[in-house]
Amino acid sequence: MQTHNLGYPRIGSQRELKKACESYWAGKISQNELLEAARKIREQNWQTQQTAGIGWVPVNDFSFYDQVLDMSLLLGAIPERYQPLQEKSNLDLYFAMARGYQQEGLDLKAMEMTKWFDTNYHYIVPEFTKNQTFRLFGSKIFDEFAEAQQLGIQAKPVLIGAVSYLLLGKEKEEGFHKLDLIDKLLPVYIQILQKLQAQGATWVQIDEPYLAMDLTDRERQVFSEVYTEIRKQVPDLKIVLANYFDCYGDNLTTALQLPVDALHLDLVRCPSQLDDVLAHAHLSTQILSLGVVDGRNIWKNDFEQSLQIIQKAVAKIGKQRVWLAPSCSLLHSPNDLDFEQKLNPEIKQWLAFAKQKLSEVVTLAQLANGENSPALEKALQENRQAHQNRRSSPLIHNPKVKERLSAVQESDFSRKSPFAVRQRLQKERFKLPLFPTTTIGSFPQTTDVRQLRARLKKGELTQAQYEAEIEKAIIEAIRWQEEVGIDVLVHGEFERNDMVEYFGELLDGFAFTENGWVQSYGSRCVKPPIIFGDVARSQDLSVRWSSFAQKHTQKLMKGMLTGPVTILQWSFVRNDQPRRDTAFQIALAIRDEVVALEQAGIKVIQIDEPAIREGLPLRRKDWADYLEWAVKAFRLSASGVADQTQIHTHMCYSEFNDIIEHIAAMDADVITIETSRSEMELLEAFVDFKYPNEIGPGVYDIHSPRVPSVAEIKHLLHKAAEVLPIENIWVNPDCGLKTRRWEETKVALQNMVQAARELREEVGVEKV
Ligand code: 39S
Ligand code: ZN
Repeated sequence: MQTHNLGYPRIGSQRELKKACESYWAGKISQNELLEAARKIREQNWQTQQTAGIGWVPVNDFSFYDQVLDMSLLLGAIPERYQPLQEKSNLDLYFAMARGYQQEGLDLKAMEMTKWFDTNYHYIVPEFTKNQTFRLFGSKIFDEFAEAQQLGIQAKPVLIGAVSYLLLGKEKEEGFHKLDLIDKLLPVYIQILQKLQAQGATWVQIDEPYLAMDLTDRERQVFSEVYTEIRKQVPDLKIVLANYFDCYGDNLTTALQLPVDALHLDLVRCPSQLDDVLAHAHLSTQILSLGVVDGRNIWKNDFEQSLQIIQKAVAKIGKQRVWLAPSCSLLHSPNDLDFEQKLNPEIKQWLAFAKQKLSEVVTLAQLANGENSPALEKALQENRQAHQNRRSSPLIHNPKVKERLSAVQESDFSRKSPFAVRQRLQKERFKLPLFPTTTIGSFPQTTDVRQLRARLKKGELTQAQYEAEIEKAIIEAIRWQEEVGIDVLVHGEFERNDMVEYFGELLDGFAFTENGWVQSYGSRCVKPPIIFGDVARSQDLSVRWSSFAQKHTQKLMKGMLTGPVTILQWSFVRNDQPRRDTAFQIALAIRDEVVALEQAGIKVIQIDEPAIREGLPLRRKDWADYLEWAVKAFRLSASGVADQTQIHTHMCYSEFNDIIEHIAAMDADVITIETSRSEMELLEAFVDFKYPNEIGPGVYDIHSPRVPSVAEIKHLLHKAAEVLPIENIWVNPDCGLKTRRWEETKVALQNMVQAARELREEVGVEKV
C-alpha cells in the first residue's frame, strides 16, 4: 500500500517565509536572500516528508504567496494593467499582482482575494477577459521539480486542475462565461504535463476541488472532455485527481469515469462516500487514495477506526489499488506539535500537527500492510490509550455547561422588543446625528504594540507595565477620535493579538499554542485556538478594557466582541460533538460578556461575525441546517440585553445575495459591511430585500494603504442614500484597521468624518 501527501505547510516551522517576504518587501533583504530562504524551507519540508516515510512527496505546493496566483503566473493569465512591469523579475510581477504596486508613478491595484472554499485561507482570484489568452509563462513548477529530483526526492508535482482554475476565477467583462475559455486553456495544461513528463515525472497530482461543489451538467461534461483530452495527449503520465472538503456526491459517476489513474477521497469530511465508491469500483481500475487523516483539524487520528475503513477498501479492491493520504493539503494544519512546550500534556497527547500527520499516514499503511514490529505494536497501543483518555477526560466535560445549554428556552434567542421599538428607544437615548460615524473596532497593530506582547511573554515587562502601556495607547486613540469628531468611539483593541485567539485564551474549554501558525493570506498567519472541551466564561473577557475606555470619554464607547460562529469557524473545533452544540456553548459565554458590558455602562456593543458566510457548507442542500443554528447562535449571544442597548455586528466578504434573509434574521440593530470595493453594488441585496435594520455600508477599502478623498466617500454615501432610508445609514470604513498604519488611517478617517458632515448639511437636518 502506497502513501502520498497532498501538500505541506510552506511558511516554515518558525514562519521563516513570512519573515523573509516581509523583509524583502521592506527592502531589507535581496531577492537572492529571499530565494534562498524559500529553497531552504522546501528542502526541509521534502526531507521531513521523506524521512517520515511518505511515498510520493508533493512538489509545487510551495508558494511565495498563494497557489492559485502561482497558476495564473504559470498560465500567463496576467491582467493587462501589469503590462508596465514587464521588465521586472517574475517574482516582483507576482508580488505586484498579489499586493498592488504604488511606485514610480504607477498605482496598480492588487488582484482580488477571497476565501478558499470553507477555509480561513484566502486565494488570489484569477481575472479573465473575453479575449483572454493563456501561454506557458512561469517556470516555478518545473524548477521546483528539478530541485526535488536533485535532492533525490520521490517527487509528485501538484497543480490546480484546468476546470477548477477557471471556476475559481472571475469574468472582468460581460459577454462570455469563464468556462468558455477551456479550449484556450487546455493546450497550455497539456504542454505543462508533457514538459513535466519529459523532465521525468511519473505521477502528478491535479487538484479539482470543484468536484465537491454543486455542478451543472455542462460543468460535469467539461470535466469529462478535459480529462479525456489530457489522456489522449499525455497517455503515459500518471494522474492522481484530488478533491477535498466534501463528498463527490452527484459528481461521483463523472469522477469515476474520468481517465485518471487515481482518485483521492476526503474520508474525513465525507466518510460515507467510501461505500458508494466501492459499490462502483468494478467500473474502473482507478487507484483510490483514502484521505483518512484529517488535514483540516489537529486531532490525533483514531487508528482503529481508520484501519476499519482501509480494510474495507482493501477487501474490495486489493492493496495494490489503495493509497493512503491526509484528507487534504496540510496547508491548513500547524507545522509541528513538537514545538509546543507549554500545552497541557494530557491535551497534547490528543493532537497531531502536520509533521505528526505524516507519521500517522505511514504508520497506518504499515499496519494495514500487516507489518509487525514492537514499534508498530507500541504505536497502536499509544494511539488507543490517547483516545480512551480523551473520551473520558474530566478536562472535556463540564456538567454545568451541558445543563445550562439544555435549559435554554426559545425566548433566550430574542431581544425583548422588535427592532422598531428598540430603534426608537436607542435614537432617544443616544441622540446621534444623521449619518453617525464609527469604525469597525481595531486600530493599527503597530510593531510597537506587538513588541509589548512579545516583551511581556519573554518576561521583560510585568503584567502591570504591559497594561499601563496598553492604557496609554487606548487614551491616545480616544483623544484622537474625539479630535477628529467620530461619533461612536472604539478603544482600538491594542490588547488583542487576534480577534479569535484573544478570546480563546480567556475562555474555558480552549487551549492555545505557542507556535501553531497557519497561513491566512500571503505572509499573514493566524494561530487558531483549540476547542477541546465544554466552553464557559469564568473570567472577564473585555469589560476591563472597554470600561476603562468609556471612563475616559463622554462619547459613546463601543464594546467589541467576536461572535460565536466566527470563534467556532476560526478555531480548531471538537470532533466529538456537533458544531452546533459548540457554537451554542460559545454563544452563552459571549452572552454573559455582553450582559457584563451592559452592566459596566457600555451602551453600544458590537459582536463581529465576519466568518458567518464562509461557514456555509459547500453544498446547497446543507445550507438551511447550518444557517438555522448559526443565526440562532448569534441571537443567543446578543439577546441578553435591554432594548436601549444597541447591538452592532460586522461582516466582511459580504456576498449576501443568497443569504440575506438570514442576515436579517440575526436582528442586529446595526450591521456594518464591506461594500466599498464594489461601489456599493453589494448593497443591492439589502435593498431588494428591504433590510429593516440600520446599516453601515463600508465607505472605503481598508485593505489598501490608499487614502480615499472626501469626494469619493461622499459619492459612495450618495449612492447608499439613494437606496436606503437615510435615518438607517451609518458611516464607517469597510473593516478593522489593524493592518493599516496610523499615517493613512488618520487622514482617511478625517476625510470620512468630513464627508458625513457635508452630507448632513446637504440634507439640512442635524438630528432625526
Ligand atoms: N482569522 C483570524 N483568526 N483573525 C483575523 O483577524 C482574520 N481576518 C481575516 C480572515 N481571517 C481571520 C484575515 N486577515 C493577520 C491580519 C489579517 C488577517 C489575518 C492575520 C495578521 O496580521 N496576523 C499576524 C501576522 O501574521 C499575527 C497576529 C498575531 O497573532 O503577523 N500577533 C501576535 C501579537 O500581536 C504576535 C505575533 C508575533 O509575530 O501578539 N510576534 C512577534 C514574535 O513573536 C513579535 C512582535 C513583532 O516584532 O512584530 O516574533
Ligand atoms: Zn471585516
